[in-house]
Amino acid sequence: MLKPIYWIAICLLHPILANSANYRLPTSLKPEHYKLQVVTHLGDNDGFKFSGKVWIKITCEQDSKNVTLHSKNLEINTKQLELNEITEDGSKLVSVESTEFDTEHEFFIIYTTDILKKGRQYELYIPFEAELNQGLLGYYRSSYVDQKTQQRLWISVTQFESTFARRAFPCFDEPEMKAKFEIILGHEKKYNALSNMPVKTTSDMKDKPDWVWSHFEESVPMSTYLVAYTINDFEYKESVVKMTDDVLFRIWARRDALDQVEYAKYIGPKVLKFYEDYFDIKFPLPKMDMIAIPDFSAVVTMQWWEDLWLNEGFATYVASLGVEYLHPEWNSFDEESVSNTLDIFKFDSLKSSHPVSVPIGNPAEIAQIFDKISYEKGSSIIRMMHLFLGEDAFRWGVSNYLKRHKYGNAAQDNLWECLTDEAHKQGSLEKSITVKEIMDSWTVQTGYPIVSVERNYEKGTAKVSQKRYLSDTVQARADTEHCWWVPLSYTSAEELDFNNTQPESWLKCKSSEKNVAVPETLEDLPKETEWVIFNIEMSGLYKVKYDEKNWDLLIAQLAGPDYNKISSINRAQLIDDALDLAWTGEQDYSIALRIVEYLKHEKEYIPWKSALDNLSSVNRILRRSSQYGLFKKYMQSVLEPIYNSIGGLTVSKKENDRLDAVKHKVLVASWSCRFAVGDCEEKSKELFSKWMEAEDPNKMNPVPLDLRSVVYCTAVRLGGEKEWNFLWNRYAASNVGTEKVMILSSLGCSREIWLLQRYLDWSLDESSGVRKQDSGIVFGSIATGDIGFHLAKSFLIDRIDDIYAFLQPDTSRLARYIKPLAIQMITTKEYDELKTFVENRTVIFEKATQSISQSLETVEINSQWQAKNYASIGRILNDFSKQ
Ligand SMILES: *[C@@H]1O[C@H](CO)[C@@H](O)[C@H](O)[C@H]1NC(C)=O
Ligand SMILES: *[C@@H]1O[C@H](CO)[C@@H](O)[C@H](O)[C@H]1NC(C)=O
Ligand SMILES: *[C@@H]1O[C@H](CO)[C@@H](O)[C@H](O)[C@H]1NC(C)=O
Ligand SMILES: CC(=O)N[C@H]1CO[C@H](CO)[C@@H](O)[C@@H]1O
Repeated sequence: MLKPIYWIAICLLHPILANSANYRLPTSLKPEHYKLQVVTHLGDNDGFKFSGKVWIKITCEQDSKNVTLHSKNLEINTKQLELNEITEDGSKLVSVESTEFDTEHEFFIIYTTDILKKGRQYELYIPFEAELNQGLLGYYRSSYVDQKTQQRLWISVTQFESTFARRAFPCFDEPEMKAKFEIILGHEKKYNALSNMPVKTTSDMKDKPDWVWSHFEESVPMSTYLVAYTINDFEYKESVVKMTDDVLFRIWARRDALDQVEYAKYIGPKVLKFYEDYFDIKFPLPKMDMIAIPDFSAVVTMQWWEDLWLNEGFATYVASLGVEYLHPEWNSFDEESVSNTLDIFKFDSLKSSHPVSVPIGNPAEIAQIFDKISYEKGSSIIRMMHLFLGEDAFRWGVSNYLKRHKYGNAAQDNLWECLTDEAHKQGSLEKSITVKEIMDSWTVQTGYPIVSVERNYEKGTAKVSQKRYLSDTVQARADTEHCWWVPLSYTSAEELDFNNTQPESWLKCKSSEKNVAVPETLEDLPKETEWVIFNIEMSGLYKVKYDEKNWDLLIAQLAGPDYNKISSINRAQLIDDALDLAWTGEQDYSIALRIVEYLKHEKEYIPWKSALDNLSSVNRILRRSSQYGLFKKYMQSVLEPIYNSIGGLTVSKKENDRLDAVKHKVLVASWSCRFAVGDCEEKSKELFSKWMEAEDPNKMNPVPLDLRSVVYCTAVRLGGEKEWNFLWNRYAASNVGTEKVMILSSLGCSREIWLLQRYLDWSLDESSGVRKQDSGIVFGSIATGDIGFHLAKSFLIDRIDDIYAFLQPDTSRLARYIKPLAIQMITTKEYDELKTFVENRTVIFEKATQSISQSLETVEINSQWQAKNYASIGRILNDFSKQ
């Protein structure tokens, strides 16, 4: 978990926050240097706690009568606190008038008797202590059971991103307040101490035998949220990476799990090296430690605020560039870009979505803003920029930016400037357009456009226009106050060029009135018997709506043997666009379902993913309706050929190298088992019972690794108590985080009511073995299972107070309880119920407001769909079933 491999990008791309003055620290004081000393008690005679001292060197930039910094849940000994002015001949005590905790803002304020003077330097000393709790935030403790001794062992770790450093030591906890850090950790000798920098010296503690001080080297200037330290008894694997300077790279894990880190050890250094070469910039640290924390599942979220979309989005994007460079054969880059983009098409079509770049008010809002929009949309629009700028302009623009603003504070506008300069130099952008103008339209506005292409077949022209795409068609479409700068790339049946993603033209916005779009007429389109496709390789974040004749031409191409003359990414987009337009009622479902039909000969993963992900919303709505039988039959006929062509559940020795081959198999298998295609159910039961018969099922598992989630779920669904308990015992015995989570999800597939009820009860009881952070997974898997919807709903309503208490302090996790129910609700009655329920409990849902309004909107959209499409999709499916 600690610092993922894209740390370098994060470390160097420091954003500036937009103004949301209220919750911001005054700018009158600037921290320069922290000396932080922390003594950690991991269950010794003093129990679980830490006590620390921090000395902060501060420059005064503006006269002030107070020092305001962050602190939360820390006990501060205000009597011993000291403020000194640093003078030429030593230091001079500044007298403190009073101190105050402002809990709402998470401030600690020290009022001084005299004025702190601009240009002078001060040193603040604060002693503090706190419990070392298990809350997963700030400085906390985590545990694991050693396989050999069966003993519970403790470690301590930090999680400071986004606003949690303030729970570990008093500090100026805002990202642009960078300072150097000198860290000293006190701990029992038997443990390792790790931090960002290498250990400089260790020394014995004078008054405590068997205790030592680990004294770390001073760091480069960095933000508080990047500070990290841990006390543990882990072991490590290491390698030395040959970079500009050699970098020592170590991965730490508990002894039992050390063999699980081989791959990370191999790939991590290579990715670092790639960044150094690609952006032509030196890695700033002499070593890099990564640590595998037992409590954390692989779904760790990294969170940060406001313009951090640039950090996170950039980091996500650059990480995928790195993986593509190392493993081009995996085809992971295309796959990831497309699934990101498809995800965003879904999420960002809600009114309740938010822009990528937003000013933030209070700290409670910060965590919920960092949802998929920040990561995935951030990453998608950076990909779009990369593709419209071209390789050289992108790479050198970013490189110049990184060099110019190395340890300083740079805003996103600085990055746009560097990119504009480079693009104008390389000629990939007209001189009259700037990157800022384009990118602002994507980051400051919520949503994305749908581009309409209306061809004039006689004249060989096309009228191209844009409007915001929203799933809610009733209210939303009246909203015209949006305009995006849209890069237009296209190709035709004759040209068939899916390589060139540089735009041939732009859809522009009026420069006088920002939100007014200017339609464009394109000349020289192909002749009338040829289709055109816009948005090559989904390089832009927009949907496309064609006129009916162009759709017909496209369907004819897809239905024939040359369907793959259209690139697979664009096939995926055609499917997604057609299904979405049908969903919103703008286009007949028969166009969409005729497109989906060609999948009978589709072999590639990406189009399948687009179709199945999308049809899952239709599936969710229909599954509790009387028309489900027709839908099932249609799905069976579409899935049968691909299930056979991937070889069913049999895994051949020589699997395809491409990463998506595995994903493809898993995707097809899970749908096939759900719809009882081929021998999917039989084979699952067979594999599972072989496992149950194994002598030591914890060591021996005949179920192919990648198919486990499908096989477990199917076997539990078709099985009973025996199968359930068997799998539960495997959960208890497993020490692999991802495996545990996967088993938890599979256990929700059962169709035995009492088993599910017991499972729900266990989800709120840590002594059952379900970890706090996984309770939402248990709930979600039951809620979305075959019969669990009503059960889960009643549980939520009856036990809401217990759930709230159990999830503390991170109650934003309540979103995971609401969402899986909401996606299946379709009637206005259900909408009203949900609304009343959450509105009656504002305090409980206060940290999940964003997801709640998204959930409510989802229900609204579902019911619109129901009203508009339910009858007609029945008719169309019926016609298909007669073919
Ligand atoms: C602390 O000082 C700064 C700078 O003078 C000022 O803006 C801020 O309001 C003061 N804070 C309090 C709580 O007095
Ligand atoms: C597109 O790129 C591929 C691989 O580089 C190449 O084989 C193909 O000929 C290119 N197609 C066109 C139309 O340029
Ligand atoms: C609102 O919540 C209170 C308890 O918090 C409960 O007694 C009451 O029945 C709820 N009202 C509705 C309409 O659900
Ligand atoms: C995964 C995905 O893109 N699903 C979408 C399919 O289309 C419907 C209709 O717009 C969306 O609501 C889904 O989110």
